[in-house]
Amino acid sequence: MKLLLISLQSNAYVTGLKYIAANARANGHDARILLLPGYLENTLNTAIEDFIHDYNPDLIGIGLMSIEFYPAKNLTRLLREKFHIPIIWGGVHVILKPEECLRYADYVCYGEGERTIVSLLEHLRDKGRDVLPDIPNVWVKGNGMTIKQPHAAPEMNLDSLPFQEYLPEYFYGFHKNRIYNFARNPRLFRKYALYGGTCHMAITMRGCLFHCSFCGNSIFMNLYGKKIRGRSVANVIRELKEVKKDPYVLYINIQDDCFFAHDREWIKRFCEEYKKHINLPFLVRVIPTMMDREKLFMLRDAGLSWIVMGIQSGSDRVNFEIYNRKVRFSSVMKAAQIISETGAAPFYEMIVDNPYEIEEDEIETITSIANLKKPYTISLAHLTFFPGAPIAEKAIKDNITAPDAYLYRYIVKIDKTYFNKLLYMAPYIPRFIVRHLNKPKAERKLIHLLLTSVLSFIVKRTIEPAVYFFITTRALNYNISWTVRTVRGGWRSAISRVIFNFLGKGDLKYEQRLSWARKHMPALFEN
Ligand code: B12
Ligand code: SF4
Repeated sequence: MKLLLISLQSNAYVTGLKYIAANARANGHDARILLLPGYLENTLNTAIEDFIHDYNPDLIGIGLMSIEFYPAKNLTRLLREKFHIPIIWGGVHVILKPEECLRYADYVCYGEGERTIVSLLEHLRDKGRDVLPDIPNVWVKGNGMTIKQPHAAPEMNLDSLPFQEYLPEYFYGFHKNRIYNFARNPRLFRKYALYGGTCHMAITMRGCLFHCSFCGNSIFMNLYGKKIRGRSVANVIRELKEVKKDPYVLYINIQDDCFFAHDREWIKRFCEEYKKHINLPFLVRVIPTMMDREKLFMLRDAGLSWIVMGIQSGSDRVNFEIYNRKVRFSSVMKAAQIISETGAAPFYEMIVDNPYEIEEDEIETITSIANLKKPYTISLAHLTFFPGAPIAEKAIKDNITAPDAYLYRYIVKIDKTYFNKLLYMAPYIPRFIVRHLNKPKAERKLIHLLLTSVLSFIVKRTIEPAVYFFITTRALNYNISWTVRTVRGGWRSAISRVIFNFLGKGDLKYEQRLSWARKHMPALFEN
């Protein structure tokens, strides 16, 4: 059987689809992945139509995060106009809103897709489309009602799944009205891959021990169970050995939410094997309370160069009471201190534009952040009320947000408020200036507003990129050859970072495309 998996994501890192395709192929089916970056057009491009005609798949799968909902709904309509191929939707948005998604797709996958897709392909082969599938995780409309098959237990033995490749030979992409095979056009793949394709994104475990009120994991873990599922060191290293064969891969970006949940023995073995066989710089994420000095130093010795830590807010009240995130700022301070001792490059993540925050919380956050050990960089994300998340349910009940507001606002676009500007530059300017500017609205004078605006304009375009490059270079132990390779490999993302900072533009295309679609395809926005 032939499976076509489509992603409408703007970038080519499609972890879930790679896992599903690899597993379908390992089970004797054929599979292709097709990236249609942000495709939201009124008609189906003939190149896409021809590609599907030629491949003639038995099943089309569309994977989606919440921001891809309208593009997925639109594409499904366009595919139906031209083809009579069953369509299944899957991915995080489907897990959050399965019933809504089933209004558009023939089937939805309410859970992990690897085994589900194989069972569905076999069902279609053996029983045909007219027989309703009786497969765990598959929801389907039949006889005028929704049939919700029970949820399948998530895969406990992740080693039993074939791992994802960096650039599978069956990965295709739509670019300027043509479909290209990415493996045969790696330059094009790198254009769509994040960071110029210089890294491979790996997953060594699934799940998270926390239940932050804004995060998808608070729902996924209810579905998948509270246990974290890890891969063996040997299995991870096998994947990375394959990946390393591509000379373009300069570093490994480990996407685990909770990498430090691996025990010390696992980390020790990982570090030994990694140094021996892989020896590329790598990146991990850490939750502040899970920081462990011994693990971190082992990792640093094995090549850990970048470390991403979610802070979210510098106020304990906000983290505890609003985000259900039991992480005190004192733990953040401790973790930041240890990170700084290792010389790994720290990237801290914060959430802003929280309507439940009061002025005191914002002032406290800025004070806290300015007190962290420098140098470091931070990224600010707009608090997005993704469906199903506990904080979204509350905000809808409190009439603070519309249930579908998350579909219209890109998460990285933050409000241009006084506090956001100050928070953004707090890591880069002397603490006494932060203290001077960190005032409640009632005490602010024109000079504070002017200074904050002018400074943030300058800092964003000069000091922030400089700190970014400095900590990266230091993290690579000032190794000239590595620094040159990383900068050369990542020049596109590095330059675009500077340019976008300079122009003051974030990811605006998303909203522009949506407003274009609202004007030209009003029916898409009706239920
Ligand atoms: C890695 C990751 C990324 C990577 C890769 C994303 C990818 N598509 O693979 C990158 C860096 C690209 C990324 C980007 C973003 N991400 Co992200 N990301 C993650 C993260 C940490 C892990 C995802 C992952 O790989 N899991 C492992 C794989 C195996 O699981 P999976 O993807 O869920 O896929 C399984 C099932 O869902 C299902 N499935 C998936 N697709 C399909 C398709 C079909 C047809 C079927 C049948 C089944 C199926 O089967 C898969 C295998 O079991 C999650 C958090 C999490 N724990 O899920 C956030 C998460 C998915 N990201 C999130 C967000 C918000 C974003 C951004 C919008 C953030 C931003 N700053 O802009 C951007 C999107 C940018 C863009 N335009 O593309 C949110 C999504 C929330 C939502 N409601 O949509 C999450 C859930 C984190 C959160 N805050 O809650 N992300
Ligand atoms: S710790 Fe991170 S990944 Fe885990 S639930 Fe909280 S925000 Fe989500």
